[in-house]
Amino acid sequence: TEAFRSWHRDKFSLFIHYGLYSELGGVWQGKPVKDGYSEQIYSFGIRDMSQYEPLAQQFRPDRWNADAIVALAKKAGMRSIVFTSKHHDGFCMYHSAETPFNIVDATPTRRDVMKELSDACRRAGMKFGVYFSLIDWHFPEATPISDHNADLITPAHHQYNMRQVREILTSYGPVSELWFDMGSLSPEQSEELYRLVHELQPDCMVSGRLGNDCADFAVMGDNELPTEPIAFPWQTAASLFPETWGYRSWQERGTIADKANEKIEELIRVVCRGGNYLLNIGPEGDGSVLPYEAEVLTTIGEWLALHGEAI
Ligand code: JFZ
Repeated sequence: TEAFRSWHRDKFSLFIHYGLYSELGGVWQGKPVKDGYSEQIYSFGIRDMSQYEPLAQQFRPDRWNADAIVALAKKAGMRSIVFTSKHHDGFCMYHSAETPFNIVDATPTRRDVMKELSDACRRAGMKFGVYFSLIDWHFPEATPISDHNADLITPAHHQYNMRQVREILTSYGPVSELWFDMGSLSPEQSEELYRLVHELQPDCMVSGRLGNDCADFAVMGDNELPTEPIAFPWQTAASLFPETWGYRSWQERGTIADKANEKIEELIRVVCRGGNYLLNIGPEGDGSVLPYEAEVLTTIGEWLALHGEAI
């Protein structure tokens, strides 16, 4: 279909992991949490909602500038942006009517940063996509948090996910892809969500992590490439640092030039085999993009402007 072809032509996209966890930057009670990704700090270092929930009262996205992020993605040569609407912690970065644990109702500045981003994307002709976690450590009727991040989805939790996906696909304009993540759904649950997405937005591309082969594109593992040519649309998602997707204040970063070269090589390897490359940044709690990350993206964009005709 045209949606497939258009998605395939995108080639290079920006992934953004931004949530309540960004405020912690991988630190809990003064100590770096060394296990796991920093966007999962709740699971690796906290595990007590009564301590995590109040973080929302201090969450101030004062330096979140959606237009600037879209401009940065453009400068990097990217054609779409995929934003974390809800990560495993269950905190909604959009105005959900399904839970008060969302960025408008639970924080002092009451800004719907996802709306700001989807509007900014539309203004600039940038595609807008959404990451949505199928597991939820905050929803009371979900399977209790486990260590392997592949919890079964209870019937109540599945209905909750269905209602939230409906909210997202009816209130934020055209969504180019729905990046479902992590959960062990029954075939019926996967099919129901897959059908809902296409009923509401026929052109929205659904990620392979919905499970049970209900997908419009496959997601490879980190830095993984198919060894043989495949006919199915596919994508490789990559973080700037293998250790985390969400902001980590104590991350060792190395030089901008080395990091840009590493990511340019990944981009080439993915694109020349027919895949899409989704490269992640993790803004700080206040929404600011790290100068290091912005410069890596800009450097990639400069390289693409010189040598990227094929991409
Ligand atoms: C998942 C999340 O658990 C993680 O926090 C992040 O959002 C990431 C984008 O997606 O983690 C995975 C899941 C599977 C792979 C890599 C990261 N994989 O198959 O390589």
